[in-house]
Amino acid sequence: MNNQKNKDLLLLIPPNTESLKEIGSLKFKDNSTPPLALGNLSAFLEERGIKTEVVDYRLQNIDYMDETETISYTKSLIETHNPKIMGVSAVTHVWPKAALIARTIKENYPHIKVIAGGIHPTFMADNCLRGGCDIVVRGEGEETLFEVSQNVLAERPFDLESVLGISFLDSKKRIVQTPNRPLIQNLDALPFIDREKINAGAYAHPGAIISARGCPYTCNFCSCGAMSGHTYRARSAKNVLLEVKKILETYPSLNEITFLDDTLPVDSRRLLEICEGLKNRGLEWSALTRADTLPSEVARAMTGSGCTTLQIGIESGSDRILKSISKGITIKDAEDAVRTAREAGFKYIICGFMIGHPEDTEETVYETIGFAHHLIKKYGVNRASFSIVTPLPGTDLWRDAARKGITIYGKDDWADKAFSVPNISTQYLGREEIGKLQGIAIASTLQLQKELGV
Ligand code: B12
Ligand code: SF4
Repeated sequence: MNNQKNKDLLLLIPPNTESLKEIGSLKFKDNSTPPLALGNLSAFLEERGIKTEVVDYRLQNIDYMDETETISYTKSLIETHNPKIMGVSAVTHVWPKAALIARTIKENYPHIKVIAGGIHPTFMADNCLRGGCDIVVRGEGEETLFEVSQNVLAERPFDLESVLGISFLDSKKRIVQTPNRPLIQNLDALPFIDREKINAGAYAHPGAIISARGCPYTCNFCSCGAMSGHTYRARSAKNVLLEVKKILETYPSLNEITFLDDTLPVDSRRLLEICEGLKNRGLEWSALTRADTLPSEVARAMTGSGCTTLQIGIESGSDRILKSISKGITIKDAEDAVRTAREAGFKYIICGFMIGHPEDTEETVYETIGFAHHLIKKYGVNRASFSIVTPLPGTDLWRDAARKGITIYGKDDWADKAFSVPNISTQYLGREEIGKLQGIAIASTLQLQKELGV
């Protein structure tokens, strides 16, 4: 971050919450990847003449920042940059911190407009406005934030009601919600992120990249599909490779790229082109995939071009549960994907599971644990993660919780919605039982890996 005064807009990532300090037995560091979304917004606005700065509170104190520190850091940022607008990005569990920042700004510097955006404000706009923000940007932010900024910075502001994709309070404190903004169709037209501006070098993976937006699938616990209306838009392979080239020019000694797409191999032909372009460059890279989108030709092309780490979302070891959560895969698909990945030569295979699905019983959770252990024994899966099912705004699970027999404890206690602590009970499992089963899953898996030496 440079200390230049008089920015138009400061874009902020709130500090971490205590709930993420420990997940299972693994100490969690979430400064692993730079704030790409704010990088996207900043690049788009700078190209149109709006002076921005991106600040990630987590770089100040990676573990946790308490209320006093958060308030004083917010004030110091304002004194340094004298911004006219402040934009806060929030995923659900950091919303209390984002709201604290918003309140600090409005109570001490009421002339500054506070805008919230990201996945939580998109689905909880009313709540975020009541929590202290002036305007909420719903969905993709580039064009909407540009129009809102133009409005705020204009000598004679125009009518906010003409801006698509926002919610705000009118003069009588009534919530106004404008129609959704259509999604950006040509992602290649967006400018590349200025990695130095987002201080990417300060993170574990400066070369993190997202090659597509949205997810066409409908898993009931996930908000990615809802955020994009279950559509998928991909950047061209050429555009992705140009960004990789730019990253390597910025960080010449970097030998690693991290694809953060929800599921990279949706379009095989495009991925094969990307692999061709990454080949023979001495790069190692990693990706996430669904179990049913990994043909062996693609898996081999990935490892052949340096992909060493593959994370596969499996979620359950029971076909009945997989069906009930609309995952759209079977355990056979999952086993096929793991076998394919192993045969293709991925060095590090991670399988993700969840515990506490609405239909989960003790028996199906043990099926999940058993299936994870089977994959470890038979294919040498390197890591199995077990997170706790957590209904998040925007998901079917959140909407249908009551109908599915789920009780959500502390519904508005956003800080614990990080998949790390149990905050539901289902028809079949109590809250404590879910936590206990997660503990058993983690401990028995670590024990197995110790025994097998993997
Ligand atoms: C990369 C990523 C991570 C990275 C790093 C995140 C970072 N440093 O920014 C890592 C691996 C560390 C991570 C960790 C976690 N993540 Co994560 N992650 C993602 C992922 C895959 C991509 C995010 C991204 O950059 N998307 C691309 C950009 C372009 O989209 P976007 O973020 O939505 O931003 C656009 C708009 O939302 C909007 N916007 C965003 N911010 C703002 C701000 C303003 C002011 C405005 C106007 C607009 C705006 O404009 C942007 C551009 O159009 C998403 C899934 C997804 N597809 O989004 C999950 C996701 C965000 N993660 C999620 C979760 C739950 C977590 C964890 C809690 C998981 C865990 N248990 O450990 C942790 C928490 C970390 C933390 N403290 O935030 C959830 C959040 C759900 C929710 N409702 O909160 C998501 C949606 C995945 C999911 N469906 O479960 N994550
Ligand atoms: S879990 Fe993965 S495949 Fe399912 S909707 Fe979310 S991003 Fe898509």
